[in-house]
Amino acid sequence: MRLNFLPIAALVVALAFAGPALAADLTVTVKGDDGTPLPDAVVLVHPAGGAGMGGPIHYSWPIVMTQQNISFNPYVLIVPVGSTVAFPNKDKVRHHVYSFSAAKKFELKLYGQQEERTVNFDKAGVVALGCNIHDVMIGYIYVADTPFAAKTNAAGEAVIHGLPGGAGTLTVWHPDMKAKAPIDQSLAAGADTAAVALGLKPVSLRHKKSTASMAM
Ligand SMILES: [Cu+2]
Repeated sequence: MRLNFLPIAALVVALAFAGPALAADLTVTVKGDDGTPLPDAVVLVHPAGGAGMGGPIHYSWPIVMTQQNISFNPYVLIVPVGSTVAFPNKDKVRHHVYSFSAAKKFELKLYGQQEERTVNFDKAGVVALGCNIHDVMIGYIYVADTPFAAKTNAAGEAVIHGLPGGAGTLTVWHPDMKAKAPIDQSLAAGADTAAVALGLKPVSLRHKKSTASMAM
């Protein structure tokens, strides 16, 4: 094991900076009801009583929704409520991005390469994105009202860091799930893992991501 080769002093320093003793990490595994791991699922925790919820929300990833190779990148973006999101166009063609979702109706009329646009998302919820020019372009912005958020990787896993450690509510959403609203389930105090199985739409109704967006 690699760890054996670390000098003791380095280990002591690493432990000293490991963060508040009570904060815990939660690993959430999201699968379809057929057992397939689901990447791009949004996973959120609202601690009971609003513990750890004060102050502005900052995520570790860029709050940017790029148009590139005739697709939205990333396919699913989680942003804090109140965010102003940039929509840079990195294609040579023009795009015309819009949403009809209740959480944010907007339209960015035809704009070309290097013409960046921004939109403010002031209400929590799911915002489905489309492009008037390119029907294949589908993306999602999940506007979240908690600092405890993560998106699942290719293995269907997401890790939420620094939870206060008490009980809470786990919320999961995925573009392919049959239910229209996100799924809530209760989280026991001190839980460090959770598993969620989502009922999925029939394969014919799921969005087939282009090769370009899969590469991200
Ligand atoms: Cu377009």
